This record gives sequence, C-alpha cells and structure tokens, in this order.
Amino acid sequence: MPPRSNNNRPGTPGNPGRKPMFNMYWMYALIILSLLALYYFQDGSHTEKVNWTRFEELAETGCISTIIIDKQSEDAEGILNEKGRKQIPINTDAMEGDIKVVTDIPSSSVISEKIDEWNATLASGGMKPMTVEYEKGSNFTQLFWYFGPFVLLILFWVFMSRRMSGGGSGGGGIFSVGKSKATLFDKNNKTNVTFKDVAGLAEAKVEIEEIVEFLKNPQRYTELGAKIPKGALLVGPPGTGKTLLAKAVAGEANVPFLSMSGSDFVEMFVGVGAARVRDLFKQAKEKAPCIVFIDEIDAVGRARGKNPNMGSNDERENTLNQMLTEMDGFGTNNGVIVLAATNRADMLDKALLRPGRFDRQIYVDLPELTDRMEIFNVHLRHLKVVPDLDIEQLARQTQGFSGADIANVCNEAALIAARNNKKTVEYSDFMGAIDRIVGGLEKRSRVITDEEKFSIATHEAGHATITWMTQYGNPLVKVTIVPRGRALGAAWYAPEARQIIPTQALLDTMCGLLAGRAAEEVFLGQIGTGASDDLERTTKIARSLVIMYGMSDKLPNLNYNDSTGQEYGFTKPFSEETARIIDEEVARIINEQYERAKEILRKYAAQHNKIRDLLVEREVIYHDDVQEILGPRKWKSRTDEIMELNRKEAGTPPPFSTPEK
Ligand code: NHX
Ligand code: ZN
Repeated sequence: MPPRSNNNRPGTPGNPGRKPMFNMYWMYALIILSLLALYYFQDGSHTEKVNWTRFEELAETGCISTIIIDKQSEDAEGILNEKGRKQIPINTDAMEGDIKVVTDIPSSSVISEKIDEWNATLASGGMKPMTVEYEKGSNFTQLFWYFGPFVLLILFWVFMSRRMSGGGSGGGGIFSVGKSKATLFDKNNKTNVTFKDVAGLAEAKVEIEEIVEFLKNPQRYTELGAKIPKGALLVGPPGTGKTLLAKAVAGEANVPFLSMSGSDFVEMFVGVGAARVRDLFKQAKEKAPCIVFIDEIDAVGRARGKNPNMGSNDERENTLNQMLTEMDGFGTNNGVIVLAATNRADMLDKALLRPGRFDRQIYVDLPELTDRMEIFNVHLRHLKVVPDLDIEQLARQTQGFSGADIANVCNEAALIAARNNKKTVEYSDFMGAIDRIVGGLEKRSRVITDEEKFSIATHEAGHATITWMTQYGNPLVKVTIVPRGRALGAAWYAPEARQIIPTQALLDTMCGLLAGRAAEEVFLGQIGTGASDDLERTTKIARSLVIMYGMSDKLPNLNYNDSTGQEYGFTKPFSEETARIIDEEVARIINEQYERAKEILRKYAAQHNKIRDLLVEREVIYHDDVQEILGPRKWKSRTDEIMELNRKEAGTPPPFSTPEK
C-alpha cells in the first residue's frame, strides 16, 4: 500500500515538515500546568469555616497569629498559631501547611476597629499582637475557577475533533474535517495490479475494460454522439474481487485514480460528509480525466427513509444528496468516472441507480468452477506445488468459495505442508486447508467416550445414507467423526452449483439434514442436543420454501419476502391468520421429511449400521467406502461421475482417499 496522504492537491505536494497548529504536547503541558496550579493553591493548608462569634473568641484568646482581610469578598482569614491549632476539632498534628479559620466580616470599617480592640486585649494579657494583611482578592485564583472549566472543555473538544479526523496525520486538526481523505494513485504512485491479476470475472472485466477505454479514447464514443457513462457500480458478495478490479483499473488506465471508502464520509459533525463529497469531486475535476472509486458505498448510499420524521439519519442523507448532485447536477464533470463497490445493491437508494449516475451495474459473482480454477492458477504461481496437482478437483471442492477464500486455502495449504517439512505442497495439504477453513481446527485431543463415539457415528452415518439415497442429495466426499471446530462430526459434500433449485431438491436437502436426528431416534432410541445446527438449517430452508418461494400447498405462489428490506418496517406483510398457516406449513414440511428420513433409514438399516461401524473403526471414511456399502448412486451427479472417471482412466484412487495424517 502506498502511504496515505491527506493532501493530494496540486501545489501542495505532501508537506511533511509543516508544523501542526495544535501540537499534542501542548495539550499535555496545559493539563499538567493546571494541575500544578491547583496543587499550588491548595498548598497543603486547611481552611475551617467559622462564624463571627467564634472568630472573635479565637482572636481575643490569642489563637491567631495573622489576620488576612479580603476586602473584595468581605471575609477574614486567621492563620492559627500553636495554641489555636489545638482549639479546632480536627487532628492537626500531621498537617504541614497553615490551618486557617475563615469568616464573613460584618463590614470592612468595623473590622479594623475590632482588630485594634483585640490587639489591645492581647497586649494587656501579655500576648503577641496579631499582624494584619490586606489582600485585594486573589484575582488569578478566581479567574481560574471561573474560566478554568471552559478552557478545559474547549481543549477537550479540540482534542476530540483531532482524534475524529483521522489521527492527525499531516496536521490541520479540526480545520481539515471537510477535506476528503481520498488516496490518489497517479503516475508517481501506481498500483501494480493489472487485469492479468484478476482471475475469472470474464464479463465484469470486459465491462470494466470498456470504462478504461472511455477515458483513454473518449472521442471514439463522442464522435458518434454517445455520452460517456458517469459511473459504474460493482456489486457482489464480499471477497469476490471488487476492490481488486478497481485497483486493476487504476493500474491499467493511465489516468489518476482517487480511492475512498464510503465510511470515510461519515463523521460526527454535521455537514462534514457533504463537504467531503464536494471536496472529493473538486479534486477529481481538477485532475480530469480521472476515476473516482468509492468502496463500500452502502455506508452513505443506503436508501433514504420513507418517513422523514422517524429514525432517519439526516447527516447520511445530506451526504447522499450531495453525492447525487455531484454526479448529475448542473455542474459538468466531464472526464470523471465514478466506480463504486457494494455487496448490497438492493439496499441502495434508487436515485443513485438511475441513468446518469451509476447507470451500469457490474455483477461480480462468486466464481464458477472454471473461474475457481483460474483463481487457483493465479495463487499457485507463488507456491511450490507437486506437478500433477488436480486443480479441477480443487475447484470442485471449493464450491461457494470467494476469491479471497481460495487465496486463503492456498496459503493455509502451504503452511500445512511446511509444518510437515514437505518440499512441495500436495493435494492432501489443500484438502486439509479446505477442511480447516470450512470446519475449523481439528480437535483430536477432545475426550469422547466410546458411547458418545457410537452415537456420533450413528448420526453421521444417517446423513451419509440419506444423501446417498435421495435424488438431490449432494455428492458425498467424506464422513468424519473427528471433532473439528464446534462440531463433533460431519458429513462433507461437494455441492453442485445449481442455478434453479426444484422443490424436490429443497425437500431432499431437508431430509438429509434431518437424517442425523432421525438415525439417533431409529437406532439409539433416544435423541440428543447435538442436532441443533441441523435443525436450524432445516427450519430456515422450510421457512424460505413457504414464504419466499411460494412452494407450499396451502400458500402457493405467495412471496412474503421483502428483498429491499424497507417496505414493511415492523409490520408483517401478512395477516395473523396467514402467520398461523405459515407456522403450520413449516412444521408440516419438516415433519414429513423427518418421517421420510426415518423410513429410508429403516429400509437401509443394515447398510447404515455398516457405515456406522466403519466410522467407529476408521474415524474418517470416503466416497468410495460409502459406495462400497450402498452401491453406486441411482442419480449420479457430475461430480460423482468425475470421481469415477478419474479412477477408471488413471487407475489411481480418487484424491479424497488420501488418508489424513
Ligand atoms: C456441544 N457440540 O456443543 C458439542 C461439543 C450431533 C454428533 N455440546 O450435525 O457436533 O453438540 O452432522 C456449525 C457446525 C452447534 C455450528 C456445527 C453449532 C454444531 C454436528 C453442536 C454432530 N453433524 N453438534 C452435526 C454437532 C455439538 C453444534 C454448530 C455445529 C453431533 C453435530 C454440536
Ligand atoms: Zn448432523
């Protein structure tokens, strides 16, 4: 990463030696000074408030050595001498400073007469007269007490605002809150990411390459009368390479590239977000043609609330409004193209998506099989791997992984290989890495009794049997009763990517999930708490089947889902009656699948028990072991076929049979 700079304006090329206006050390010095001052005025003395009569008494009996008259506040302080110290009800032995008594004086003219009177009494008793000092009221102390808190408050505010505005790098403090904090990539400060580094995403790449074209040769488009698009929105789940794609644009286009995160606009001060948007576009216009990239735009771009009085976030809306006007206002932004990334396009304000603003949406989806192979190839460039590594099989095993996940798998595999002192990274290391990432750390040290082992094996064998015997059951990779992460055992699958899911597939999935619990009931005669996660997932599927896909018998073709997430607020889009039916349907569907699972298990009880026993014996069993027991699947998936093909052609066991270390 290039260093972040707050100041990318031309004319002020990063001014490192500039003195900040408020240095942090000033703050500390001031705080320490005021504390010292407080301590000084306290000076360890003790002041006792007394009434006039008592003061007179003390003065007449020679307990006071010095009287200090304060004309302004009309009080008199008497510093007690040795004798006086014994007169007051507190223990004064340990006290180092003066002990004073203070009282209000009736009037300043009376007091001097009184003092003369007391001194005369003292003289007649053979005692030392009191000395008298006049004080004009210590202005400094008073000022301090009046204004001190305000000064402290202001200092605190300055301190906080410096904190808010990004750690004070580059200085400027509160005076730079309205400046955008965009990172600039240009000729002097280039990213070394190019389109070659972006694997997969073929379609997205074509679209984004076109945007680079717009900036490089605008006349090619404008000559025909076409308008250059203002912006493109990169939409896709986390880790799929939206930011990478944007960085590649920065690397490829020979134009300046301003990068900023949506959350950088958000600040605790009113109007700052809008000011930053203005500043960002001002910078961009100065540098045109250029690209502005706003990552995580949902931080500011979320749809504005419908009800203007309720719970709306004015500051965020102002920021958004400013962004809308900057992108398509009266001002011309020729040569500025805005790219933005988000993982929730449906949450964005509709105004952002209309033509003239982000008029193109580029979907950056989770990588398909071939994309994953490409991604593996990119990351394997840096690794020392065995020459005959089966990348297609790796890609099949990482269904649903994002590019970032795959990068993680490659790195984890290399770590595992290194831990085992291998010279090259092997297939089994990758499998270990995938298991590690999906399931968490293996916990072989967890103490499990034989009885528990038996019931875990029963549960997992149930999953294996049902998924094998149902049409849409996912292709089984392995079954294990080695504890990993939070789970005591698991059945691992290599799910086929499916675009459209038939009702039966959902039902089969639920049946497979319920199979663990069903096996416990059928073969153990009692059920345990362990199936909670299976049940949670089953219930979610059943619920979405009813309220989202309109697949239930009683509520066909109805969708009560709100994909925009802001239509209904706290009210439900259906009646109480419907709510009851939904609950009934969900319960009915789950119950039907549970009964079905038990039925299938009873039918294949012998096979289930064989799988269970093999599990107890070996702890991990693979696709082929299950096939041996249950026979070839009636409904073969492509993955099943490939697993068999591999074996026939190469005459080698499939890769999953590699026993784990
Ligand atoms: C416990 N764990 O919590 C113990 C340690 C029924 C043989 N007392 O269904 O391990 O009981 O097919 C993600 C993944 C909770 C989230 C697994 C949350 C497991 C897993 C509870 C097997 N395999 N249950 C399974 C299991 C458990 C649990 C999870 C999760 C068991 C079952 C966990
Ligand atoms: Zn289970």
